[in-house]
Amino acid sequence: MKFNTKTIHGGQEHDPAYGAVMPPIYQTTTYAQSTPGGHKGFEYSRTHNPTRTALENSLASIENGKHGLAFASGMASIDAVIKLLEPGDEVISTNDLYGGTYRLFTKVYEKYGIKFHFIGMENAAKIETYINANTKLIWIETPTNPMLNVIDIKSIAALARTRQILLAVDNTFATPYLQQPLTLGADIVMHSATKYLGGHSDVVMGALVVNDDDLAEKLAFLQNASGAVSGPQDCFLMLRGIKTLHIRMQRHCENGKKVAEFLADHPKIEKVYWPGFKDHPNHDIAKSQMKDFGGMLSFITIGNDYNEAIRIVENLRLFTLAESLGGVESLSGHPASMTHASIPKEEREKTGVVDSLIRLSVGIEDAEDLIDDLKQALN
Ligand code: P1T
Repeated sequence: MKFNTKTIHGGQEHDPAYGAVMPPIYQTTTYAQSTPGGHKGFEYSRTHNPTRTALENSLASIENGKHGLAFASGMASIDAVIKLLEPGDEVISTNDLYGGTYRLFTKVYEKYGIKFHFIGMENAAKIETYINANTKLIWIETPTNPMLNVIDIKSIAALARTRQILLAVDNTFATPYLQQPLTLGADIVMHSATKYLGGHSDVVMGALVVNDDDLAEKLAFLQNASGAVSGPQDCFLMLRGIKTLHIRMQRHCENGKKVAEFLADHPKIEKVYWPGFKDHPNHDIAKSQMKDFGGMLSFITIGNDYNEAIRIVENLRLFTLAESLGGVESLSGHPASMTHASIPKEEREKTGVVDSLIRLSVGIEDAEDLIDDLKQALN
């Protein structure tokens, strides 16, 4: 089955009870048993729920994996991955990453004795110097949030495999429409499904997809034991969102390109971070591992002026100033004070997240209207 067909049919069956074409919302916590243990595969909805199972099968299908797991948020899914580790274990992570992920690693898990190294991974060989006997996980985001660096998944997967280190890829920005990390050799793919997978800014959810049966069993154990599962209504909405992922992503990419090119040519703009530009430092890797370049970009204006950046985001009309990304509507964000505020200033500035940086999630409106909006806000 090809990707566009998988978004609609992958892992799906018509409901066995009445043949409903869309999986019904099984709004139930529990399931009747004829005798203790005598049930039809479902016991309690923290463990399994038919609507969630339908979604988890869809997630596995679109990511080219065997097992999907849906969580209450992207953070809950990352939390499950880190719970695979033991005190004393070490993680090597990209240094440019979502502020909430950095916060979970440093403010929650460091105190349980897990050590995190945050490094730039544009050069895969650099990772070698951080590997030791305690290294158990490599965590990468690609493209990174918010600097749009692109990391070579295949090279890092090869390195991780020879050292028996798990490789997890946060695929939120790219989505499986653009890149499929498991196919490139990663062990775990993670999503803030809140973003492009849901696509309509109405569901908070996380997802993990893996191929390995043992790893899937461990993660399903943690999902049930810790209990941060997604509810049936949200799973229904997520399934509905995924069915249009491919056509939404196509338009996000087209509009992202138009907006990136408009900004790059604008006299008030100093720099646009978008992996589709030939002079983007990781353009070649982006071209080889992604189908297109996505709808996310960041930029700074000439003079690198904080007040100017604030004035621009306040004056945008169609681009709503808000946290989050990946919905049909365009959003603007100020990472330093919003999504990445939990990263200390000196740390985030090392990766380019300066106070004047603006991030755009380019939606699927008419590109001309989006460009007109940017024109008026810049002027
Ligand atoms: O918000 P939640 O569903 O819990 O997902 C967390 C998360 C994980 N990984 C990436 C790459 C993310 O971008 C996010 C959430 N990000 C935002 C809310 C944001 O505006 O960047």
